[in-house]
Amino acid sequence: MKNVNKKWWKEQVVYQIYPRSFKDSNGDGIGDLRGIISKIDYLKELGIDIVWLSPHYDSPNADNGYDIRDYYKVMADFGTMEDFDEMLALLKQNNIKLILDLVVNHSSDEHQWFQQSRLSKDNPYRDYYVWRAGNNGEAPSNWPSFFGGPAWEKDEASGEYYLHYFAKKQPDLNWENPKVRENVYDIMKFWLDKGVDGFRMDVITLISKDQNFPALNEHQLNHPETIYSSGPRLYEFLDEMNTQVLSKYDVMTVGEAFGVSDDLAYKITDERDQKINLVFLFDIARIGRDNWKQNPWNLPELKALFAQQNNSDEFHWPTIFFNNHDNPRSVSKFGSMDPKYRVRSAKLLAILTLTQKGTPFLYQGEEIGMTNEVFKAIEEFDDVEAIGNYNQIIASGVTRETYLKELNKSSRDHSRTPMQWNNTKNGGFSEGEKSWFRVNANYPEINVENQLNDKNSVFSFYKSLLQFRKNNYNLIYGDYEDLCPEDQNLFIYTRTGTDKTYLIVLNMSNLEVTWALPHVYKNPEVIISNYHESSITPGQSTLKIRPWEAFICENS
Ligand code: ISL
Ligand code: CA
Repeated sequence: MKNVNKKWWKEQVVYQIYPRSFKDSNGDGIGDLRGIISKIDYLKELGIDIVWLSPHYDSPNADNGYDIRDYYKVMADFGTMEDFDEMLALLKQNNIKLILDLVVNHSSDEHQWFQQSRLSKDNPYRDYYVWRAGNNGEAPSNWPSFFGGPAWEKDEASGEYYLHYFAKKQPDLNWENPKVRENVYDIMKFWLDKGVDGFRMDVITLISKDQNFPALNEHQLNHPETIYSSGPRLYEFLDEMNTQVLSKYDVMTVGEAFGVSDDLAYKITDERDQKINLVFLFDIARIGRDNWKQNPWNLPELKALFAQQNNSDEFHWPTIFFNNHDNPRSVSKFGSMDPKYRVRSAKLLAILTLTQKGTPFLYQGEEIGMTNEVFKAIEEFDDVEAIGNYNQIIASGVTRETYLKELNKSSRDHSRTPMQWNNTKNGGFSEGEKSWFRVNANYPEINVENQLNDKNSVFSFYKSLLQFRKNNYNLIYGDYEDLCPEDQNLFIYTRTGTDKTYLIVLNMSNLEVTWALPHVYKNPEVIISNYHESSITPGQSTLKIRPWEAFICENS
């Protein structure tokens, strides 16, 4: 076992809450902080260690809170600062840490800084944002927004354009301006001094911009994030953020490294000179994705990505996630929606997520096997990204049917349908007339209440795995080896600790597959399985592994 240096943020399991869709406490159909407070016992029961809270700050919700209007204020829909303080205190009492979402690549256009900045070219806040003169009546450069259209918006008052990588209502902050950086550091200290345990940093690799804004070629236009995430001063800004803020606290930081090159991610998280503890790389969670399209992928491709990330040296630590608020539900993408296998495949994914090497990030509803919704018309989507890109995608010749079909595989909205608590109205998410966004139609079948006390439920499976994993250094820090990287259906790997080896066997197919058990595991003891009876009999050397069968063996 490599001599990895032990850290709490390597060992503990994170649970992401998207507050708008988690639990509504006051019947207005919108999730809120008091709703989270009412579910802290549930989180304790599940056995997670850290909550990552998606943005809770004051926002006009152009992008559901990823457009912040006041970094020091709780969004009125979500409650008050007193509610926040009570939630933080209760989480701490339950030995659950809290990390916040730091969204500082951009703010809302309703932030007072931007309101001032757009007033005139000589306003003291002008340089808080990225303003450029046009090019003979055209935008300063051909840079595109991720949410459709150009990344430059003309402001009639001054005749200049401002940069927005995301929606028009999300103007990019100008990190070249030391005052902006200083304000960001003050924001970070304000929340850290409250006792928050760290940050998930939204698109943090985009904050440095090439000040020449060079024209992008055809390929770059299709994947602008690779250009936007290699700005010349990124490392310098993160270094300064560390010196000014993070080095003064015992906190966990995870950067959303959207589009970043591997070597830059490697450099930023290298423990010998670390700027951010962890990064979210999207190769695994978004395998087969080509923007809004979800293309086919195969298991050897997925296993190769794990091998690549697991073969890093002892100075780098991966994150493991198959879901978040920007991606579809893992059961629908990586598991099976066949009624015969849906639950079993959800449990298989639980084993994969909680036995791989790295810090696991669960997303609300994953622990009960929530699935994608079925959207029957494009008008049913809420997501600013899906809607924003619609016109230009249809104008490019893609039919509405095709776009709808792909969105039903890839849309962010699949993970924004409210958490399903029980089989009453709105799935128990809200007592109100209706919730802010539709509840998945399968809530009567998939909900917390009918799983909490069912020892065969997905919830109970996650709970037992979390208990098994807690402080299990052989599993957490054990060396990783893939035993059949080329197999199309089986994902079988070991985790070898100082005094124990775990053999993890996953059949990610609808087929029954045979596999020759290596001699070294001649008497494996199955300790956790998603089938009642094990498929291993003592002394048997060839296993018949059933569809979506998953189990963990111990080999002392
Ligand atoms: O992956 C994506 C590119 O299509 C997008 O889903 C996503 O916008 C990107 O990963 C960046 O995500 C983060 O920043 C966005 C916000 O909309 C996302 O919710 C957030 O996770 C802008 O703040
Ligand atoms: Ca509410």
